[in-house]
Order: sequence, then structure tokens, then C-alpha cells
Amino acid sequence: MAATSYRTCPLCEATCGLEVTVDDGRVTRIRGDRADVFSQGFICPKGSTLGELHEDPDRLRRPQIRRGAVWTDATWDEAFAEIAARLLPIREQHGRNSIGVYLGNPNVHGLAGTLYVRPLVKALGTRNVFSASTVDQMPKHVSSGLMFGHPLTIAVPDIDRTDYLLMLGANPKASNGSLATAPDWPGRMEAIRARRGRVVVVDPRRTESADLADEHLFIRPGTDAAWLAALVTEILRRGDRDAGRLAGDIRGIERLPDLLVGFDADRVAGPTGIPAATTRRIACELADAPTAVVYGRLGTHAAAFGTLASWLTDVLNLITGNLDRPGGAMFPRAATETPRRRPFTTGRWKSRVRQQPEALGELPVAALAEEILTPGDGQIRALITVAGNPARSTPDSEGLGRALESLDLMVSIDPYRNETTRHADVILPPPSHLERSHYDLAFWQLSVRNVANYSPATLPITDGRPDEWQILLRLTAIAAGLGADADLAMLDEIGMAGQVGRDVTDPDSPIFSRDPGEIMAMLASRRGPERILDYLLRTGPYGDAFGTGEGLTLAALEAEPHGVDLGPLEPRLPGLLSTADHLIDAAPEAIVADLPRLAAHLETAPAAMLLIGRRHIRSNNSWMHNIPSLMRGRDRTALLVSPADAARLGLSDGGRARVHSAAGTVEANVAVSDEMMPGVASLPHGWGHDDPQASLAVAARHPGANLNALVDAAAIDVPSGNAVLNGIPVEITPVTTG
Ligand SMILES: Nc1nc2c(c(=O)[nH]1)N[C@H]1C(S)=C(S)[C@@H](COP(=O)(O)OP(=O)(O)OC[C@H]3O[C@@H](n4cnc5c(=O)[nH]c(N)nc54)[C@H](O)[C@@H]3O)O[C@H]1N2
Ligand SMILES: Nc1nc2c(c(=O)[nH]1)N[C@H]1C(S)=C(S)[C@@H](COP(=O)(O)OP(=O)(O)OC[C@H]3O[C@@H](n4cnc5c(=O)[nH]c(N)nc54)[C@H](O)[C@@H]3O)O[C@H]1N2
Ligand code: SF4
Ligand SMILES: [Mo]
Repeated sequence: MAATSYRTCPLCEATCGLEVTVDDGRVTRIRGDRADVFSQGFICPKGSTLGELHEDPDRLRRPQIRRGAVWTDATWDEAFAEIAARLLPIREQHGRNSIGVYLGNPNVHGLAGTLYVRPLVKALGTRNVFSASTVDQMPKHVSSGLMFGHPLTIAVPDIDRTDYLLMLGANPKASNGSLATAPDWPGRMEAIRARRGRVVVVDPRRTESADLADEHLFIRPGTDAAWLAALVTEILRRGDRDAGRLAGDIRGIERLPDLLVGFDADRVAGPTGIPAATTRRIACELADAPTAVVYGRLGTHAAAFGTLASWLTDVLNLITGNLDRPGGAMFPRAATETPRRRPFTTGRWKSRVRQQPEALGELPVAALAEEILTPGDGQIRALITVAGNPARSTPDSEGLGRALESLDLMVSIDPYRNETTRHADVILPPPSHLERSHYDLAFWQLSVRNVANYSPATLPITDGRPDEWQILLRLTAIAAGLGADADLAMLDEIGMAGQVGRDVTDPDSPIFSRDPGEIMAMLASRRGPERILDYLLRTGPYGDAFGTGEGLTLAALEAEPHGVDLGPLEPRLPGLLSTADHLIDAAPEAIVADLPRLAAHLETAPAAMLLIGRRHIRSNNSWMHNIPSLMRGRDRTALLVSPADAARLGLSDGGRARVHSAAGTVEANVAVSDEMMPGVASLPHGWGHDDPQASLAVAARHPGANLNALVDAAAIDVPSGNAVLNGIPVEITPVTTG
């Protein structure tokens, strides 16, 4: 008997609703859920492959233990016993920081990762915590944290109401958007133009998204911050500063002209490649549009001056009166939002080897290899990776692979034996995505509309396998010294009761001064992530506050399989500010201190060729390359170069090239394309599936080149520690065969 159910796709930030048909335990069809309150039927090619992902014969169903080069299946008890026996002695002998943790991107796409990773990190007690955030959005957390007080107080573009979208370093037609959750970004971009708005895309490649815009500007990689600074200068020079309603809630805005001396349209024209007249025109358009929003993403953040660029983006929105107003850059109000109070700081501790300050309790993943390889007190000797493939997705990834091999112990929670987990001693595979429930805790905090949608598991977990949260909780028990066979139900109970106990003493909590026993009793029918989620919803901004009246609960969401629309974004400042003085800091010291580095960069001649990354709609970072239907069709891994560079460098379309950087050398197929700005080449990341120890049969037939073998681990954005993944100086030479 076929049954239809609904769930939110967990693969990217767009959170599309899926309609899943299951017949006799097998997925027979996945299509977009037309009744989904947010996505209204939109889906991309990846969303329909969750069934294939579930069926993938290479997806691990049982723990794996490695002895030398030999992998064997293990029972769950054996796997956890092995970990307990080896992990704790390392910590006893070498201290807490000898255990490192790497948290990959899918953690933020699931309930287990968002709710059960933090307790594990806490139980380990280590400061050596690394994640994909420092190859991604850390600059946005740092600039938002310093400007608004909390690293999650991130302004998102109100694309459904804006009259003018200036977008840099983002390609939502391929990525479906980032730090701006919206199903069908392309459709929403087209809607801006349909209502006579204007879309301008700034990118060293004329992307699929640029093709949807009114105007595309090439920019030299790594110079976005300088160009944004020039836009600020030009707008201020016009005397147009108008922070509108927020004028009395800002500190430091009067310092901007002095701070940005030297960054104007004329000065940045050469380095950025954008003519001064164009910059001045865009400045006027931004200031004059009824509403406008500047939005920058990965190409702007994962670059040499990512934090400056992220800050200047919000400064532009601020001085044009577009911050926190409809059609501008706005702050979502997620159903699970918790109070934001303590002012944000960075640098509470530093990495051991290069002394890079922490941000959000993390150290830059660009420093992971050196922390493993450099002897001394605090050296990482054991590593736990959860949902990550740093051996392909982080700087100098080949070097990192070698470092991983030198560890005394490595444990990975991952469904695949890939280029990273093949270095592990134990792999613990979570159930497939369809076997798990879902609620997008992370991305509805960054959504262009407020929504809530709960997805129960589509398929049951068979064979007594643990859910991913149970795997994490078992590791937490081991790390807490409770042993591999601790009572998980009791641990989960203690965790929930602890949270309730803290909140009843918190005057800002809606359950302040309530009886914790009564609250626990009202949650008694649920366990695990569902109980925490119910709690977060009920104590959240739309929740029932454990009263008897109206308000959101998990039960209410269960009754709405297509989700609940909580409305368009609404102005939230100054109330949401959690800086020490409750003002917007328009010129945070830790950020403006990086301006001299940017000024110096403008004085340096750029390398003849700079390499950048790209994404494709049928790919997802370094994984999902083992899904046959996504891999069909033409090669998507080619090195793109402009016709002028091809001629200059002797490269031919369809030929091969050797790409050489300070970090390494790779070979790739060449595609000559006028999409590329002269002087810039593009390679996608997440490829290089050529490791014979990995077990990815389909991916191995389409290996591609590993872009991150070329990324220099020494190069970081100073205020955030984020890796510099774009604008890498390279030399490109033809590979001649025969
Ligand atoms: N040069 C360059 N490098 C980049 C980027 C770039 O643009 N250019 N982009 C960067 C960005 S934005 C990111 S986010 C990172 C991503 O970097 P990572 O997070 O390190 O890597 P992913 O490729 O996302 O790999 C995800 C891993 O999680 C596993 N996985 C998938 N689902 C689950 C799950 O539900 N549970 C568990 N436990 N495991 C799961 C997969 O098998 C895979 O091993 O890459 C970064 N690297
Ligand atoms: N299909 C697919 N979707 C994905 C992912 C995926 O791998 N595949 N990954 C997901 C993840 S983890 C993330 S973080 C998001 C990222 O989503 P986006 O932020 O949209 O990232 P990209 O698609 O990589 O687009 C970055 C753009 O920046 C441009 N660029 C490079 N350097 C520069 C520069 O210096 N200046 C400017 N202005 N532009 C530059 C590149 O040419 C590229 O077009 O996508 C998510 N969605
Ligand atoms: S756009 Fe993202 S969320 Fe939507 S179906 Fe595709 S992968 Fe899933
Ligand atoms: Mo990402």
C-alpha cells in the first residue's frame, strides 16, 4: 500500500517541502509539496534523491572498525567499547585539549547536530573545536555579533519586498541561497524584476544567477570589501546618510568617513576592475531606490577580507535606511528563538600554534593540521569528526589528510567511508535522512519569512540501529566518564530537566518562577530531540508558554504537515540588540582594525591568475557525488577560464591544465568560457574522489580535481579566522600528452 507523507528537505538552506510516496517500505516518488506554506511545490534535482541516498549500497548501515588497512563490520556495542577503551586514556595522559572535534556542515541541517553536538563538546571539555563555519560564514557571525550583539542576529535580504537587490559573491540559482533561507530563490529574483525592481549581481563569473539579473559586474576576487567601502564613501559624500528610524540607536557612524579615507570610486577602480562611474551610479541607485538591500555571500565572505565585507554590507544597508525595514535587510523571528543577552566577543582563547583567537568557541579549521602535527602540550592526538569531510572541504586538504593519518585515534559519525572517514579507526553511521525526524532549527533563524514545519521520520529505523542523536549521546556518556553502556534515557532526562531548571530561575524566560516538575510533566510524552523541540517551540516567541491558551507546540505542528506560516519579517530593532550599550556599533574596533590590511592590499599588484570556487545545482559540497541520477550528464568539474586567458596561457577547450599554487598542484579539464572575468579561473570544490581507501563507487568514476589541495592554510581573514577560499594566486599551464 502506497502512503504519502511530507517532510522538509534537509540538504540545503532552502528548506523545501517534499511529498514522499512510500510503497512497501520503498520510496517510489519524491516531488515538491505544492501545499508547503513556504516552498509551494518548488524543488531542485537534489531533493528528489533522498530515496536514492537511502538505498545507496555504499551508505554504511553498521559501524566499521579499521585495523591497519583492513575494515571490518562491528556491532554497535563493539564500536562504542573500542572508542571508550581508547579515547579516555588519551585524555588522561595528554589532557582535555588532546581531543579535537571537527563539525561538518550537515550538523546544522539536522536535529541531532543542532541539539546533541554541544553536550558532547562540553563533556569532552576541549578547546580544540573546529567546524565548517570557518570555511564559510564565520565573518558574518563576527560582524553581526560585534555590530548587533549576537552572532545569530544576522540581517537577511527581504527579497520578497525589495525594490533593489545588490548581490555579491552568491549564486543562488545553483546554491538555492545561503544565510537567506528561501525556497525558489531564482523565482523570487525574477519577481523583483517583474515588480519593476532591479537586480545587480557582482561576481568574477557571469553566473546562472547573473543571467537572472538586470546587470552583472565583474569584480576582481578578494576586492569586495574595497568596493563596498567605496560605495559607503560615495553615499556619504552625497550627504545622503539616512539611518531613518534607527538614527538614535547607532554608535560610531560619524567615524565612517575618516575610517574609509582612501576608499572611493576612483581609488578602487583599478584593483576591483569596476569603473569609478559605475560605482558612483550604483551608489546613487542604492541611495535612491524606495527600498534596497545589499547581500553578500560565500564569494564575499570566504575571501581575504570577509569580515570587512560583511560589516560594510550591513553599513550600506544602515546608511541607506534599509536596515530593519521591509524591503531592506531584516531580522527573522524564528519559532525557536531564545533570548540574546550576553554581548558577543571573540578571542577568549587562542589556538596553540598560530595564536589565532577563537570565535564562537571555535578555532579556524585552517589551523587543524598544524594542531595535530605540532608536538607539545595541547597537541591534538584524537579527533572526532561529525558530518564533515575536511580532507576535501578545507584548506590544504591533502596535508590535512596526512595529518589525520598520524592521529592516535579518529572517530567519525558519517554515513560514508569517504576521503576523511577512511582515516578513522571507527566509523559510526547515522540512519538515513528519511529514517530521521526533522525540524530546521538553524535555517529558519535566517529565513526571509517566519515559518515552522516539523517532519516526522518517513521510514522506521530497523535492525536496532541507534538514531544519530543516540550515537552522539552515547559518545557524550563516554566523554563524561559514564562508560559505553550508560543509561541514555536517564542522561536525556537529566539534560532536559537541567534546561527547565535553569529557565525557571531566568526572569527573561516565559516559564520564570514556574514549577519545574509541572513543566517536565507537560513534556512527559516525548523523548530525545522531540522533547527539546517541543520545549523550544513552547518557550519561543510564538509558543504557548506551557499555558492553557493559544500558542505553538510540537503537537500543533504535527497537525500541520505542510507547515505554519508565521508571516513576513517585521522590524525588530532596537529591541533585539544585545550589545553592551544596546546600540548598533557601526564601527566595531575589532573590525575596523583590519582596514589597514585592506589598504595595503590595494597597493599590491594582483597575481596574473586568481582562482575562485563555484557550485552546481546537482552537487552538494563534497558529498552526494555517489548518487547516480545526480551524476548523469556532462562533466561539471572543469576549470573555467576566459578566452583571453586561454589564448595567453595556451589552454584549449576540452584540454587539460595543471594548476599550481603555494599549497599544491592539481590537474583538471579545461572549459573556455566568456562567463569568466579575464585573470580569473573557476573550479568547483568538494571533488577529488580519487582516494583508493574511500568506498564511493559512483563518485570514483567522476573524481574531478580537489580545489582545496590548492588552498593555502596560512591565508585567513584576520578578524574571523575564516579560510580564504576565493582569489587564490595560481599558475596555470597546459598539460600536453604524448
Ligand atoms: N574551496 C572551497 N572549499 C569549500 C567551499 C567553497 O566554496 N570553496 N565551501 C565551504 C562550505 S560553505 C562548507 S559548508 C564546507 C562543507 O564542508 P564539510 O562539512 O566538511 O563537508 P561536506 O562536503 O558538507 O561533507 C559532509 C559530510 O557529512 C556526511 N553527512 C551527510 N549527511 C549526514 C548526516 O545527516 N549525519 C552525519 N553524521 N553525516 C552526514 C557526508 O557523508 C560527508 O562526509 O565546505 C567548504 N569548502
Ligand atoms: N547545489 C548546491 N547547493 C548548495 C551547496 C552546494 O555545494 N551545492 N552548498 C551549500 C552551502 S554549504 C553553502 S554555504 C551555500 C553557498 O551559497 P552561495 O553563497 O550562493 O555560494 P556559491 O554558489 O558558491 O556562490 C559564490 C559565488 O561567489 C563568486 N565569487 C568567488 N569569489 C568572489 C569574490 O571575490 N567576489 C565576488 N563578488 N564573488 C566571488 C563565485 O563565482 C560564485 O558565483 O550553498 C549551499 N547550497
Ligand atoms: S533547493 Fe535545497 S532544500 Fe530545496 S529540494 Fe533542493 S536541496 Fe532540497
Ligand atoms: Mo556552507
